[in-house]
Amino acid sequence: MQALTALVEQALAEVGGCTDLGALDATRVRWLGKKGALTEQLKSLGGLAAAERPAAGARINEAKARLQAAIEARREQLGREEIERALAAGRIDVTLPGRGEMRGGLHPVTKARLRIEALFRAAGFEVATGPEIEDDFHNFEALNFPPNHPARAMHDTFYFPGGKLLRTHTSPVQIRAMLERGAPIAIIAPGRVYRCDSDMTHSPMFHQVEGLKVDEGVSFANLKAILHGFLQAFFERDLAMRLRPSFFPFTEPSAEVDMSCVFCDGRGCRTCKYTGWLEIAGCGMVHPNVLTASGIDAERFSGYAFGAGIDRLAMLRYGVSDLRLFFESDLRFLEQFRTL
Ligand code: 2NM
Repeated sequence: MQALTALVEQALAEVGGCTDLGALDATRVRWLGKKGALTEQLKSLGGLAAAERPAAGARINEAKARLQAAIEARREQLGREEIERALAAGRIDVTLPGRGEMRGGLHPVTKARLRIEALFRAAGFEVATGPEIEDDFHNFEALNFPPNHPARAMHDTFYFPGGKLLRTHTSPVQIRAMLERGAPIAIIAPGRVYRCDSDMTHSPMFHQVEGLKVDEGVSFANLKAILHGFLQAFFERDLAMRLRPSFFPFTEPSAEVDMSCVFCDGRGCRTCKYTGWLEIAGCGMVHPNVLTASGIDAERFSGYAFGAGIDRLAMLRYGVSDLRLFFESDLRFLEQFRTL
């Protein structure tokens, strides 16, 4: 009995001295395992007189249970301490940027497009989109391009076998919108367009934004106002605008839109070829044939429309000298636009 008490005292002291879970488990095996010291005690019961066995067995089992409880308590405490230690050692600042990760940003053409969309939304226009693969009707016929007329050659169209084509402008979006929604309507249509044309200043894919407003009494003066207002807001400066007569099949009258050069303020420099002016858009009053083809009563309604290159607007706004930089995915270039 005394020997058992001493054994238990020794075992409890050892458990208390364990400072990690590994040592604790080794201690458990040494005392309670198959060949453990307390297990051996139970085996020795056979040597006792039959009358003493039940009481002795009960005491040994009680000693085992005490030891087991002590081990369990110690295990819980050591586990908690281990978690505390790991938390204290591994403090993580989740707000730090990851190592070697570069922050992304919006492409300058996307930045320009979002700016354009915001400005026209503020002026009451909705943003409309449509398919890039179009048919002859929406890309040409409804826009008053006569069949086999040389005006179609202005557009260097990419054709698919079967007659579908890559839209050469976003005007088909406006045609679809007029057919679906009728008049009055005020929309801009930004998006990718395609022309078989590639050199220093032309990419076979570029971005265009077109605007359209159709209502009763829409005038050329309204067109001038919205364009001038847009340019001043987009470039955030007081710049001059002028219109020169031009031709498009889908507008009559038609005009080219020039703005005073943003690099020299109209004094003349290399960028504006010493004219003081930069060509920035085309515009005009929507041709009655276009309104009629789009299901709108051309006697009652009139409309203006305009189109501009988003890439060119982005170049002028962000001071990019070469159009091709936009399409080369060179990070050294793109990194400069990291903040929105
Ligand atoms: C331009 C110039 C002038 C234009 C016309 C239309 C539509 F669909 F309403 F007829 N959308 N955009 C237009 C007019 C586009 O781009 C240089």
